[in-house]
Amino acid sequence: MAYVELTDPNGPMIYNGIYHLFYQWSTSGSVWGDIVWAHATSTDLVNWIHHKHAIVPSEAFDIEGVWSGSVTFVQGKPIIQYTGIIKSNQWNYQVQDMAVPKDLSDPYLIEWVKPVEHNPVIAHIEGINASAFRDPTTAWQGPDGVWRVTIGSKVENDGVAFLFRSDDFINWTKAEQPLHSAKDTGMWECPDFFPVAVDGIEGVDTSVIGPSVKHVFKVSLDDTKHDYYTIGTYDHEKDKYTPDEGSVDKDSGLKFDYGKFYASKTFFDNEKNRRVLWGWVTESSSVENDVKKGWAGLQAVPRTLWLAENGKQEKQWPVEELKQLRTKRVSLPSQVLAGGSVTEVPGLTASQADVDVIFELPKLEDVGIMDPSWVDNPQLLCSSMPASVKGKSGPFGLLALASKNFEEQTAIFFRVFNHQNKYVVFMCNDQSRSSLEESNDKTTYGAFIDFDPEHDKLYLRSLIDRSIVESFGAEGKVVITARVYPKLAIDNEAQLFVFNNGTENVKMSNLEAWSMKKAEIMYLEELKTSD
Ligand code: DQQ
Repeated sequence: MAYVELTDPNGPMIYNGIYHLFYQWSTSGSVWGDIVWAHATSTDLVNWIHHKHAIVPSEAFDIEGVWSGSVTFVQGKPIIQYTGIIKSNQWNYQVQDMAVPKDLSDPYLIEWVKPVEHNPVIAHIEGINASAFRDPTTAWQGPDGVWRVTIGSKVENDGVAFLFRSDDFINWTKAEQPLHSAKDTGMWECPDFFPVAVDGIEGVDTSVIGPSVKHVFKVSLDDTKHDYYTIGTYDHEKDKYTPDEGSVDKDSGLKFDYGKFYASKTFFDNEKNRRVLWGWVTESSSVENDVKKGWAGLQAVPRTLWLAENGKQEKQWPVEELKQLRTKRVSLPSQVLAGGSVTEVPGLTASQADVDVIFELPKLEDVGIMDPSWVDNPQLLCSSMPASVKGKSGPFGLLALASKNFEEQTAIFFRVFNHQNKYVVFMCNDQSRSSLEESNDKTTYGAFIDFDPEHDKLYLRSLIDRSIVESFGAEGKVVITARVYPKLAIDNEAQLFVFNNGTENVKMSNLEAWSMKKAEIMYLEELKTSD
């Protein structure tokens, strides 16, 4: 099998009841390069049909590459805007192009055409760094009827989202002021900008403005390979986005996912009134091993995204359709997990499972004191105190993909500390013992959770699928995705446990888990032959 790599999600959308996901697909062998827009469709976001590539380099305006972009509905019809790489003296000269469906009556929208008379719709502009000008967002339309789109860039080392306006979606003019920028954040890749309802979990369309919404600005930081977002206000008259106080788009800011998750993009699903988030999950294995296995990179399970009740952060949850893959159900009764205990969740295909567990900590008696140096770097705490380090209140949580004698295990756990008489809860994902394979990156991930252990129950849902573990803490306030490659804990040899490695008891009020079956992935050609 030839080696292939999948990276950024591009232009996710729903059209006539069919979900479309395009994505960057590397066709150049064992290294990233020769990118095309691959294309798959689905009616439920779970089972997919692959189609032929939607966009490949072919014209002067994209001959060196068709990079990331988005879909916008203009008068009800989808238009793709993407970054084209053109030949020039500079190796990498970026412009923005458009593509439209050839036949809107084709339910799969297989053929896309690039109007040569219009492309590039945004050519190189003096004053913009030609090799740092890419990834147009879904455009939005102001009350004045004018379209706006924002494009990632950098000026010296400051991240910038340039703004362009258009009356007809073909002729675009650069606005004097960018939509948003931030000092010393490096290149802003794959920006995403969208409104979220102030109340409730329903999503809203990208052009909605007014007092019923706040705005979210997300940027993929090339320097750290993480997706950071802020919540803020969009002044549509000045076309300016201002993050709320304390909300930053860099290292100490909020991440959609504290593990492996990059170049993410949302879309508004108008059939289910929700905003759905897609993200690229990279490998933690060596390139050599990726080449051996023949593929690299995957898309995380699509997640519904909405504003948390505190108005300060987003919450995420796997799309409800995922439940259709659940098969055998197993549950454990409510029980106290004594300090030092490890309890098996038996009867599951633990290499592919969906696990839902609830902990209660109403009476915390002995809680460790937090070291103030952890404040700015929760990951530091998680790496210096992996699951094997005993604490007082925690670590407690799940041991996933565990081998018979625990030589391999991936721990998803919580620790509670006291910081100036307030409880601080950390969520960690420890893959330091996930595989006997030495060459993997086994960095432990972690984050604080804005959560009150005295009054709220602590929910954890983990989706385990062979080499990937996606965990949603505190009802989706913190999400961590890890790649792990067990050598022993595979197929029926994998086991699942709940554990408490603290000295204090922890109440587990519920645990339900399901073995998961495989999604159906087909190629259109196969469908045709089975007709
Ligand atoms: N990947 C694309 C770029 C984008 C980067 C190229 C992010 O458009 O900036 O494959 O991963």
